[in-house]
Amino acid sequence: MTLLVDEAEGVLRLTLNRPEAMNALTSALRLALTQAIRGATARVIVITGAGRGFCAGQDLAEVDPAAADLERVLREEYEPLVQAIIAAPMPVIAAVNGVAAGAGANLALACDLVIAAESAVFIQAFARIGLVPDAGGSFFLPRLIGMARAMGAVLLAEPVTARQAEAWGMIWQAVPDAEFSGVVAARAAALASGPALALAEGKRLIRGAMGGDLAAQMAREASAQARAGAHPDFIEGVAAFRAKRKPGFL
Ligand code: LHQ
Repeated sequence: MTLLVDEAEGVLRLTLNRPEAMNALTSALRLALTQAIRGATARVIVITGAGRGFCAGQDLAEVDPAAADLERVLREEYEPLVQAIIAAPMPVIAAVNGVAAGAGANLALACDLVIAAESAVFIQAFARIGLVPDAGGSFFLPRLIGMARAMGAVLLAEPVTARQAEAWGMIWQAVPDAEFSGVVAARAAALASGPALALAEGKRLIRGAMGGDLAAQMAREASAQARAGAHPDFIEGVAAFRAKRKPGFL
């Protein structure tokens, strides 16, 4: 099972379970996650990762860079996942247990509360393989941390530590690793016994106040990704990742 689903005391816990690949997202895992969020009736959802990582974004083993239709995958698989999180009438917590990279970082940023273990890092890894930020990252990042930091994160593709992310306002909280699971459980339990209607309305108000048009920005991401994905730099970027070497872009 690539997605572990567990519900207890009002908390639906969704665990990305491909630890051998840092929980990279396959098509099947995206679909299972989207369906689990859409069908949720719990008071709170927690998304987390098995093993040492949270999520490494798109499974690059599943992508043939010479033939992949990135625009279709973004429109048909990533956008519905992000929109399911936004539309969920209950708080969605990203419990970032370890590295969150590429679409995995932006999956976390789409959630309502991000709690990260101190050892976790967030990487807008896209440029490392010749791509642009997607999964809503180009919408959420500048709103969360401002243009200068969003631009640096996207162009430099360097890891941002959980503490830095907290200081920048990119996430709610970074917690010492030893306390991480306890803090997540306590926050989830507190929300699960909170006033469900007020929390749902509060979430909707804050989302609404962010301004902009997420769907339009995600459409721009999909067409920019189609252009980036059609360039030889993407083929080189994926080849370099697979061979564990530095890419030589054109
Ligand atoms: C992986 C992955 C991975 C497969 C680690 N896939 N195996 C959307 C639309 C459609 C297509 C294109 O893209 C997108 C959006 C995106 O998300 S693009 C961005 C995709 N993600 C990345 O570029 C991140 C790639 N991963 C990494 O940079 C590193 O693995 C991180 C920084 C996440 C972790 O580094 P380390 O802690 O040093 O671990 P590692 O690199 O040794 O990874 C452990 C294993 O996981 C390794 O396999 P192996 O068999 O050698 O043990 C990796 O190959 C595998 N893995 N990410 N995305």
